[in-house]
Amino acid sequence: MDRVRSIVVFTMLLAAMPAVAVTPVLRYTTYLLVDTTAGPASLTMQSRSYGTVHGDFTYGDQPSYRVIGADGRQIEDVDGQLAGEMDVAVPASAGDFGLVEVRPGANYALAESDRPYGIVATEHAPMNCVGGFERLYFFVPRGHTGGSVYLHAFSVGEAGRVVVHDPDGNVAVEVEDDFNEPAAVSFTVPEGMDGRTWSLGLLKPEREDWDVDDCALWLSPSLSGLLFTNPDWAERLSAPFATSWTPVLDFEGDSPVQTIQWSQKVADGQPQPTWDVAVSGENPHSGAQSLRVEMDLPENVARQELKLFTVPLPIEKVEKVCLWLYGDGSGRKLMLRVRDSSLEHHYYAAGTIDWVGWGELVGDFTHPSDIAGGDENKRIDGPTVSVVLQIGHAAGQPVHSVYYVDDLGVSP
Ligand SMILES: [Ca+2]
Ligand SMILES: [Ca+2]
Ligand SMILES: [Ca+2]
Repeated sequence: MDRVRSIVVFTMLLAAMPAVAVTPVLRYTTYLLVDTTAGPASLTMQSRSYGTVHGDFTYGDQPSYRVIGADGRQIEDVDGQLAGEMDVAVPASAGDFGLVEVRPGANYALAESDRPYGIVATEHAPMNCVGGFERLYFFVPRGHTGGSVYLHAFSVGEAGRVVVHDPDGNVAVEVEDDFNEPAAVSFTVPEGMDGRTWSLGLLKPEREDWDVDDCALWLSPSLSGLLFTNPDWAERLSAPFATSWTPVLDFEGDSPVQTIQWSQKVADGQPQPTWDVAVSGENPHSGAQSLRVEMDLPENVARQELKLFTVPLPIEKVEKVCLWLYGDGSGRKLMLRVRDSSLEHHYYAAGTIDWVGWGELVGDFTHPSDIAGGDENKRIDGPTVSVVLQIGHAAGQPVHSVYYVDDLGVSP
């Protein structure tokens, strides 16, 4: 067969193949979740020496693999061989799935599996990959109005172009950045696109002095934290980790904010902080409206906090609260609070506003920062609860800020 014909045949074969993506190159530590519901699984781990790619330098790190059961129990530690290939067995006794901790150190590793598997990509266990990837799939649980993928490529010039595709293959968002600090790439989930499989690529940047090399990548905690090379695996393997969201507030009607307070009383006659909080059509995350929150503080205020209480919302039980906030990178501290029907207050420290534009905030009330007052049963009890958003202020932060809040949901 001449070369041109063989290329044509090869292209036809590619077109006929299912949409299975090429497995990414892994580095440092990354976890794989392997399906063992149909019996034991075998992973083929291929080790690649850094030196074969970058001839000028080599690392002596030997690869190793740890097999972990679904209940977290350690099953086996396997020593690999640098630049060699070996099979790692995940026994059926692992449970419904097994985890394999892949540790190539500063060298590289590639995995193949005879069973469906996913790559773990959470904040605490990110996927550490090299050279990007064309396409990996992930499941967007039911009730989602948006999601985020976080990237961190700490070396200057090692960057990436992230492209998120909706279930129909259309580009939902595309961002090129150096990602020297961890940053979120957020996308909205239009109606009917939740409960479906999306995908993303991490591609070579268009900017010529940038390349895609080392990058840590993880999904926001509202998603299930797994990436797949095969779209057919995404929904089933994500199911145990997928949080279903119930949309509660879309800010399309009257303002659902009932009480607004500053935390620090300022003596009469002193310059007072002011707020202006109302639904607005200026900047919706979805629909036509969001909640506009304007804060004005006098100069030289050391500490203050604006607290927004919603009306009692008909919610029986809360594990997580998710909302979208249009941030200004001000570094203001955020606190999410749920006040249950007995006036028991559950607090979750939700980090700082370190992003500009729409960003996702998830409060995990199964791990609260504090609980106080009420019936003291440490449980969020309905039939109604109020959600409270607390926006802090510290010395040096802007005296004037405008935020937007939209799409508040709860789980389960
Ligand atoms: Ca970088
Ligand atoms: Ca809205
Ligand atoms: Ca309670």
